[in-house]
Amino acid sequence: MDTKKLGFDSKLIHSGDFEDAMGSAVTPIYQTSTFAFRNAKHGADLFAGREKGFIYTRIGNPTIEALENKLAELENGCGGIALASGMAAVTTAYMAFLASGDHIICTSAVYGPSRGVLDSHFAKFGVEASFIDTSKLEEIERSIKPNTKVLYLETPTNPTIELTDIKKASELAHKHGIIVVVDNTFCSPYLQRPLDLGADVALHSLTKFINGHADIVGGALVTKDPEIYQKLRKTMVYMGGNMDPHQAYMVIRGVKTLSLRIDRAQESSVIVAEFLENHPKVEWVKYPGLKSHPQFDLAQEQMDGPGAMISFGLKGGYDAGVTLMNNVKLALLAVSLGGVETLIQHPASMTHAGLPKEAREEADITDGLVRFAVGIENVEDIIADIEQALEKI
Ligand code: LCS
Repeated sequence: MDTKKLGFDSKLIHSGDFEDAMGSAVTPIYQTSTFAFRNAKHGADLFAGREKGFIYTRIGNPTIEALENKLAELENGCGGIALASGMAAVTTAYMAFLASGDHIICTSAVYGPSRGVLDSHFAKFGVEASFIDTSKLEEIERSIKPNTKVLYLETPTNPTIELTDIKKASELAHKHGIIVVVDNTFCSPYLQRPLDLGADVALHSLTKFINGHADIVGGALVTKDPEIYQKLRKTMVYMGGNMDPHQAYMVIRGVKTLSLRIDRAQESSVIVAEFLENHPKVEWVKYPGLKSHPQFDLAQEQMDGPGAMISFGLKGGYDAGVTLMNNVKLALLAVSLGGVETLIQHPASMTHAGLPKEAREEADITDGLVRFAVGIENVEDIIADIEQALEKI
């Protein structure tokens, strides 16, 4: 069956499937580190690329490949690479495209470690990084230097929920021969397909919406350019950030319900965001589904829905946020997002605590910002929970 022609929901179920000798209905787990060659010539042919097949699980494995092929079809790419974590995907992309003396432009409000690793590790190898507000095209243009090799975007940003126009930013970057990588974790390919909008690489923490059940950590890179694909795969194989077959099986199982889960969480998020916006103790709410979001029109254009991540600030600032987080009962006080359970967390002291205060302030990650990841519980229960916690302030 040519799964490329199927609709998105059908791809979630069938893309990447392969026929198994036993007729297994689901992709089996090939929990093996290595694969036996039929004879010496077979081994040599596999290594030389004269024959297709599996050699060693860090290089490739049927269960992992099934997931990679599924993700590639969901993002409309030519190839996917599954990795041990979202951060393994981030560092593999940096490693593949950057060398000593190169420059990278990065959205300032990205997931903390995606920015932190550039300062803490890549700077040691002579890689220069500029962290800017990529939602402003003119700032990207101003930051481009002759040695700029990568434009790294995260949209919407974690945790400030700001958007970058992927199409316009990619056009600008490509005029200068710059590779565009988009962290698509907050949307998943169900809500946004960066490659269709002109980006070169779509990056994911699979830990979030794609797996969706808060039970594994994983990452992925998908590209539509065969040369970039080979470069990324070679880097992954050398750096050793590969996924494990069991992890791949879990993601294949989780991703099948991606659209159902996001539909429900997103429907509830609109109701929760409106509830928060009208609450007297809430100072501001940032959610792409609210008309008050400064980039509401861009969200309508480049995303197929506003998603399930909300950031907000309380009039009582940091202390009020702490009271809220200590009093929620249904929502878990936990980092991460994109699972079936509702989570609440405080970026300045948790996910983005590794960044210096000035860097956080420059990226609008204020001390009072609370991040809310809406799950798929009954929306009445989610609202009742925040309402009772807000009353404690
Ligand atoms: N990209 C984004 C946008 C993320 O939110 C995260 C993790 C990563 C990359 C890294 O993925 P990982 O290695 O954890 O799979 N974000 C987290 C968060 O907001 N809370 O805890 C982890």
